[in-house]
Amino acid sequence: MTVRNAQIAAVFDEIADLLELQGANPFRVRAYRNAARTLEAWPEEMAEWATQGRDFDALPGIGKDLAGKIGEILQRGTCAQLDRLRAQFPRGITDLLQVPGLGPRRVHALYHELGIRTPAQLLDAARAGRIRTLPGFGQASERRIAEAVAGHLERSTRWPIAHVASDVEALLAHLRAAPGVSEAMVAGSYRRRRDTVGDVDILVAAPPGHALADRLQSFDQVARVLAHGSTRASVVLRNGLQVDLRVVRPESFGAALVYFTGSKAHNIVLRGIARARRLKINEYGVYRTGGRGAGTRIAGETEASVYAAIGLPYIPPELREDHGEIEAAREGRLPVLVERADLRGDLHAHTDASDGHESLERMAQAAREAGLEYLAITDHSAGLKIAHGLDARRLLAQCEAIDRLNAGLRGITLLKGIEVEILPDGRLDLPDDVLARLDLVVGAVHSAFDLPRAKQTARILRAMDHPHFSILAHPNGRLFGTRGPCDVDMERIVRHARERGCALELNSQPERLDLFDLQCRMARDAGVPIAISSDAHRGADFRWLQYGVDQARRGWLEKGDVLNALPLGRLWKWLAATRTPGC
Ligand code: DGT
Ligand code: CA
Ligand code: CA
Repeated sequence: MTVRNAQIAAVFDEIADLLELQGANPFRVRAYRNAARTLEAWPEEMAEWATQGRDFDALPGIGKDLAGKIGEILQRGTCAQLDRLRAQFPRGITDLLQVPGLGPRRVHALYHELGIRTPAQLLDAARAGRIRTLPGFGQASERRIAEAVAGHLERSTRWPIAHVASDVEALLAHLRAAPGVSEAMVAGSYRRRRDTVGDVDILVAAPPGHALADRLQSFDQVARVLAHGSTRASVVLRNGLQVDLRVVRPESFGAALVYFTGSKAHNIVLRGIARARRLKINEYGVYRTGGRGAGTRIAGETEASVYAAIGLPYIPPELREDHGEIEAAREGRLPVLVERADLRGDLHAHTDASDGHESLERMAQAAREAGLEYLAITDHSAGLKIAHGLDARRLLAQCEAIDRLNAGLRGITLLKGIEVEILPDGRLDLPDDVLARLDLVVGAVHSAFDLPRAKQTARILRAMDHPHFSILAHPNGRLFGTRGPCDVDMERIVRHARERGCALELNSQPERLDLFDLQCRMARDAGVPIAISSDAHRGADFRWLQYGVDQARRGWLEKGDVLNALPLGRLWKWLAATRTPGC
């Protein structure tokens, strides 16, 4: 096991947390915190120093005592002092310290005054109104705590898919490189491209008796092996993500992939169809159950062979939810799902004029490098003060800058837009004559998230009535781990978008992925176009478009349902048509 500096720092931070909970001398606490920061920033690994026989007390601010602890942590991954401190507190108390906004002082009070030991108990106490009774807490802080702890609990049970992607890809590569492994693929909700995943399921094709467990142990992100046998293993990565692995023989790989991709509901329907044909489907293959050939295996090496054996075409993983895909497959009506390569442009992006991090030029260049032919610049409007939003004067100056830039740009066209605040009463945050000069207007709610359903819905409908309104940004307003969706009547909003000729956005940011999958389908059925937008705040963010496309596919969207799959000429026509008088 190689222990990295970041892990040593995490041990020191936890010691500091627990010392603070104990009420220890602040200087002692600070010594651990400073050591943690030094280690995090240090360019060389202490594990490397250890092999070179160098002394850790050569690090700034590290004395003999801490140097000894670094040596101990390198050996065991932890140290005796942390073990002792942990023994003095209930398990879970360090989880409480992970809740945003809760420091050791408050956790100390919650524990000693109310006996709260876990985030779940904290949520109960907040909801029961017991926290406001504590000195120094009050009603507003009780509400903030309830929100923060709910977000924390959600985060610790499900993960935005983009947050686990690099670990999953690295683990797959590590497994594929193992001798004897002919294939390794991810299954489960990750393969169905859900917006969040509970755990990650990986399938490996290898001969029986393969030394899977050893291979896993040697992946540097594996923190713990929960269980392993000859055909399965479960591990927890350093970030807490659980990965379930199964080894199957190559001839069963397709059947196993169908089985472990799920969803469970989809699989149940498949098994029913098989039964009616006197067949049996399991993770090893498709078998005859009756007649002379009973027990014969007729399919299983590929997924397509499994579907074909029960008379169905291949069904893309994103559709496997038992949401009508099996009937559609039977009747030859499966959609031809949109792909990333179908996107011709992006209709929502920021620059350093508001809360983005890069210039107009840099964003244009990055969009072109991402294969896009057009990019709408939609910085925030002035009402969003924390984002340094643009007032009319700055917006018009930006429009002029875009015109100048467009004159010299090759291979990409910038569109002039705004992400305008939809005010609580449904008015827009910029005057009509200014909005009229833009190519498109993206409207967004960033305030008064908790209006009751009727008011929130009316607010959005009124904004859409505006003659210049083009696209409703992140229609539900959820931010994973921070804020749930607003209470709105999405059916009504979809109908209104249809009537007013507006589009809805599918925001591709990993914590948003908003419009939701079933809502995409509702919009498609109503004939409302969807803009799959990056909401990029830097050039690197255009990679998020893939996640938006994935969710669009879960919503059954085809290329023709996606506004930014239009070539620029046809997009101009659409934009002009939405602004006809009275619309
Ligand atoms: P998650 O992890 O909560 O995001 O969702 P999934 O779909 O990845 O669920 P998971 O990890 O519990 O199981 C992975 C797949 O394995 C699931 O989609 C279908 C299959 N599976 C799991 N349990 C059962 C079961 O009891 N029956 C059947 N037919 N399939 C199952
Ligand atoms: Ca899973
Ligand atoms: Ca699983």
